[in-house]
Amino acid sequence: MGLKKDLVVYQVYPRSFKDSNDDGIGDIKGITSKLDYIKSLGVDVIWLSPVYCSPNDDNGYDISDYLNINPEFGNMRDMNKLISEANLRGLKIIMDLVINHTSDEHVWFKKSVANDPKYKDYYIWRDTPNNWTSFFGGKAWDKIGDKYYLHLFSKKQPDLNWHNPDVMEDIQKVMKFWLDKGIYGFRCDVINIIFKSSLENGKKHFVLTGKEHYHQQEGMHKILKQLRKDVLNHYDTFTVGETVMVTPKQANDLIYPENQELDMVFSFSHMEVDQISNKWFKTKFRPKKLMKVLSTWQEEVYWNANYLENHDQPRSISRFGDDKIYHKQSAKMLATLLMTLRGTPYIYQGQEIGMTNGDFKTMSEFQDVETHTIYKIAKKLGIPKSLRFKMMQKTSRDNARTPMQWTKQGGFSKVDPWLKQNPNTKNINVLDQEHDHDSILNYYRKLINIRKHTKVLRYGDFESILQSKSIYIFKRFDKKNEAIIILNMSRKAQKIKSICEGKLLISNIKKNEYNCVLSPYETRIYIKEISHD
Ligand code: TEU
Ligand code: CA
Repeated sequence: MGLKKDLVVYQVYPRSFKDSNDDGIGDIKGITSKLDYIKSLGVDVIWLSPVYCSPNDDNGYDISDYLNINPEFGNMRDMNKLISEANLRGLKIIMDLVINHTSDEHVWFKKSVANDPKYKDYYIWRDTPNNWTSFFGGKAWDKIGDKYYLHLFSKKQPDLNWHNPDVMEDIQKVMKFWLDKGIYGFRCDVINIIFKSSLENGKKHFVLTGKEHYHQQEGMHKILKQLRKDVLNHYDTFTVGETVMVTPKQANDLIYPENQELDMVFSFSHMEVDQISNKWFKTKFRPKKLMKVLSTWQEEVYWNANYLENHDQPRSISRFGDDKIYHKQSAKMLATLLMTLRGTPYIYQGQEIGMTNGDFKTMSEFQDVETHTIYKIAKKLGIPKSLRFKMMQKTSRDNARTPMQWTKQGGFSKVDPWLKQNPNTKNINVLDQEHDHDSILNYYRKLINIRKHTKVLRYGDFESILQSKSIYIFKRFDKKNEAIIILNMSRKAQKIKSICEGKLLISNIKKNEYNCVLSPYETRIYIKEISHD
């Protein structure tokens, strides 16, 4: 992959990043106004969550026009400017490519409903539904007239029919349109479920009945190869697939360079370590489980897309760290983990200042379609109200979508934002952290810089050294150097054996660098030359 392995990616969720015209909704001009900030982190690529026209049933993941900008976010001129201003600063932009489904307000779907000869088979229509269930809960089929259409997400997100070559042709046009504008590639939304091999009933599954008919099918590999050959290979591009329920073997099938499909994929195994059977039922976080999953993926997968957060996940510090007493230490510990694993690191907006889960007090404060759908299902299942609400507080995707915390007052917008601002912006915000050289923000900058200048951290092999109840130690090594990464993932001080040799590159605690007692959430990176040739 050459140079691609050097890149660090920063994800922007446009609706919540920066509002330039004070209507309470983040927008493209807002992002452009913060490009210097993004650049100052030391990142190379911006992954922009969807900015296309959308009725926003699923905040832009329901696209009604791939070739135009959602007016809430601005217009095509604003987008062109964002791309050129980013490129001027040496920042590349990748966009979300959502091709499993469109919005039901897309003209393709409207024509499909009207039985237009070209479009009637753009979607998946049946006279009788099968037993498949949706990712957002409930049935995966809805009725228009006397026909049913498939939607693996909300009912306003009908699935495209990838058996139809016209769909392929139209999506290729979309990709070329954006690549010609100077974007660097795509984050391919739920890409490993786009091809439905059959519409037979599925085996009963607690949440996803039917998945054996659409998950990771041979047809999906064929589609990816074709997109690569017909479109992507004609540009210098970067692709990362969002691949749900993927195993290391399946990930490798998608990313081995000789397979000519994707550059890397996001997996989910490490996001499942604090849950029972599905994400709505959280259990106590046990660091050792996370260490185990991460080590497996490090050892078995050709190249990882590493992340601890995105717009679908609760904040990592509230989940794997301590968002109260050890806020700063644990945020830095998680930063160290993310930046030293083998693979491409993805930082989600606000993670670099240690933003925490939202402060939601009533159901009406949540905006996410998934949260409200699941809440209703939980009610039908007889789960008591207070418990149901607690489940949503812990797991709602809105936790990651609260407005970016720029200043003590918020600094996102002058009016009330579309989603409740976390009042802890008073203590956790960019401005304060800019002025504090010991802040989480400046620690991220240092780490990114260290990674840039330390080849072994970018390319070196991975070896797990210790996975105890709360201590994770691993090594990155090549022929010349060895980096040792030590992480205390608990709020208790821990003693380690004396393996602290080499030069201390960075730590989140100031003290004797050869001390064998680790403070709560302490982390260190040592580096050592192992050969002089
Ligand atoms: O997410 C797909 C996905 O399976 C999950 O992450 C999902 O959002 C949910 O948390 C399942 O419980 C992608 C996008 O990232 C997400 O924002 C979209 O809602 C979804 O696809 C549909 O486009
Ligand atoms: Ca706005």
